Amino acid sequence: MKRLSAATLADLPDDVIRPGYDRAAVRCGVVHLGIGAFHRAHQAAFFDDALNAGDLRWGIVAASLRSPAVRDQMAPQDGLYTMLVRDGAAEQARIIGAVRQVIVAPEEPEALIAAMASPDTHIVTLTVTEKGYKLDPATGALIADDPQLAADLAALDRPRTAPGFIVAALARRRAAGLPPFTAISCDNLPHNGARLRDSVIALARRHDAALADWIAAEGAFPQTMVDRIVPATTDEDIAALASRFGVEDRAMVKTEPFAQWVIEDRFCGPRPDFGPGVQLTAAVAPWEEAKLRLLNGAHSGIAYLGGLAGIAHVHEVLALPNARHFVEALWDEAQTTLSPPPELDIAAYRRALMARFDNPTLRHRTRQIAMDGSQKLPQRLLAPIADRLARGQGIAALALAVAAWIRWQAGRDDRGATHMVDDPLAGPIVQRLAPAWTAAERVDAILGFAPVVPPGLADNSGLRDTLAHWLTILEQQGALAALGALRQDCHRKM
Ligand code: CS2
Repeated sequence: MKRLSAATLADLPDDVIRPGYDRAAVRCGVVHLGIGAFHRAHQAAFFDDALNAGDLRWGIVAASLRSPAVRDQMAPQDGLYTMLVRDGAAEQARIIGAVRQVIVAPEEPEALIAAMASPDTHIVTLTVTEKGYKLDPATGALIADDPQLAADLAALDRPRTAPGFIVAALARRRAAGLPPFTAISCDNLPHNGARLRDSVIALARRHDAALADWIAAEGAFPQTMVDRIVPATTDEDIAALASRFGVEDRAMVKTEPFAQWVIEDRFCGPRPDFGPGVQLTAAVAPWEEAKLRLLNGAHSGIAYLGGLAGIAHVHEVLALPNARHFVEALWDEAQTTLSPPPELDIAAYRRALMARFDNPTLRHRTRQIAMDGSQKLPQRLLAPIADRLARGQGIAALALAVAAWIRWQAGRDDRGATHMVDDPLAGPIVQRLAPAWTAAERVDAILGFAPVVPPGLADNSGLRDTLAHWLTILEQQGALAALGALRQDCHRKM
């Protein structure tokens, strides 16, 4: 079957939306680090909107920091791919043309630095996942003994990390008399802009103090909140689209209609006149906190409890008895820790979130969300727990989600099926858990694990007891029983 490409665009069905601009005239104002599905369904679509609106400065040079897989999917397609927006029975296909080139960083580090140092480049965006920042999840400090970061601290001729590429490119811009680019972290990391800025400046300072001062004075690292559910594309998705199109697209992404990008209005150079879905604001933190603690917090709870119950997809977990109650109870708890922006109606937001989780055609896998829990738990669940404990409030639902994560580390679900714990800290966590015989000992082992658990929580006896209570139920009776027990607990308190 023919592949999607500039040459086969005309063969697609009439209802497919195509780039409404001359791709040959596009300049690349954006370099993106970490071209996964999320970038293709989120930032790339927003830059594509700008191109469609007639501002041709916003094409993208995208880089993969690890594998050649996405380049190999996209290069034969002239960088084109389908964004399939699904909501129940409704489906809309749009071809995104914004990505003009994909670079595999380990193969061509020089080409990537050159793209970032080009006078046309005004913005560098990043989706490198939480672990890509090489920061301690609990404290946000640089992990100096990370081997890739250690290499970048020693020399930057072939950077290995995202901050390394940023520093190398900014050094070159400074030497060429160019202004810095605006660097925008688009990962679900708390205070993502400040954390990126701190790690870039710390790394730069190790190489050249004047460069670090220049970045601090001239650079911009706006904080952002990014939101769109983008499940990993499956072979079945690709096959289904091919039979609908009569043309194969190996780089397609599937997503939901909802898309939001809140960006701190702090750019050090040009930016597009962003269209619908993008909000520029002075204060991103309240948006970010609400999203991390409500959407992502519930997601992690659903992923671990559902995963333990052997359920593959988010919408199927919500069909389990008491699962919706668990999500609402977690939101009731998390909500009291937020200072939401005035424009955000939390009740409406919660209703909309539940409907998004319920979208049956997305088929969002619990395994995908369960990945990298050590990097996600602090901001999603431990931070609201700390806030509630400090005010003497209960933490039953939030703690159940954390206990389910602890149970997930054993690599076995409630039916005895094994799974891989996909997490950069899986090794040290398993090591800590190995000598622990009882649920209470396992909880102690985790609470004493400083990379994940912040100091204020490590010796909290209320947290310890609640986690031990839930972990015992999870281990002896399973996730379904724990969901039922939570409901009964809540009922008794009413
Ligand atoms: C999810 C997120 O995989 C995960 O951890 O919680 O990717 C989530 O789908 C997005 O943040 C939604 O904006």
